[in-house]
Amino acid sequence: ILIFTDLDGSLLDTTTYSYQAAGEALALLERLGAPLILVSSKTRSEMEPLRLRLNNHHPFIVENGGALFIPRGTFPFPIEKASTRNGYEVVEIGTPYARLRTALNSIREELGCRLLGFGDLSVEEVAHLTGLPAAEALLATQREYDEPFILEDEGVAWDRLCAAAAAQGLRCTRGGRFYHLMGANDKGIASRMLMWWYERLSGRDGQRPVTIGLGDSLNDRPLLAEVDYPILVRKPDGSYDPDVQLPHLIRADGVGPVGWNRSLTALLSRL
Ligand code: 2M8
Ligand code: MG
Ligand code: MG
Repeated sequence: ILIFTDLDGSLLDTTTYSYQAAGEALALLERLGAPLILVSSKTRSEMEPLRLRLNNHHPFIVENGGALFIPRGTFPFPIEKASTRNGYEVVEIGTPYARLRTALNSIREELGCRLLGFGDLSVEEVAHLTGLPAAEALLATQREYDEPFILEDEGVAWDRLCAAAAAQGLRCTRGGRFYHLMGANDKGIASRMLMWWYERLSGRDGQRPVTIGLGDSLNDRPLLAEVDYPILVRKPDGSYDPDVQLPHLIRADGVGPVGWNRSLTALLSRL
């Protein structure tokens, strides 16, 4: 079994950024030895300390599928297109951040709207918008493949935004709080690559390990579409993201990590 999970709003509470409510399911995964793969829109700088706290040594996916970080030795075969960087095999899928910043400026001009990316904001402003402590907000601004942004005037239609991004060869998605501008990457594409390698590792070709995915927002839809058991958790207001609709979707009863804990414990007990 492989478990792929989003962080903010899923394993982590949206306001406290704590995974405390998911303790029981986390302990169960530990006992089962099932890899927990973190798939986030967070940066590598944000994800590394969190992995340490979780005692997680598995591959992880940063910035909405912008890149995969695979600890050296995870797979006994060479990873295609990977480069070696401080103990990891890194597979880059996304578009360099500098290009995203240039494109964001063009989109702003084209649409004539007040559009602010993390690159336009101070660390204090990012801390204020996210509720992260300043030290962690700083890590969130160290971006490589994905630009989160806000629209100050919500009058701009989502389709116009997506069309303007597409004209630049880019795409838009939405997380819990922010819109995101990115390249030809998403959480599903990056997760699927890991599924292939885990299948190869198992030595049983054509027999992919059973996969479970957990998320809360539109940016998780591509990931949820790739797994055998897609789980959608509730938003802080108790609703489910209306833009995530899939045939076999499991709707967790509980907000964020509470739903994460409940649904995963229940699912694992019947698999
Ligand atoms: C941003 O991501 C969240 C995830 O859903 C969002 O879009 O609301 C990030 O890009 C991330 O780096 C940051 O840690 C997070 C904080 O809430 O916001
Ligand atoms: Mg989320
Ligand atoms: Mg996320």
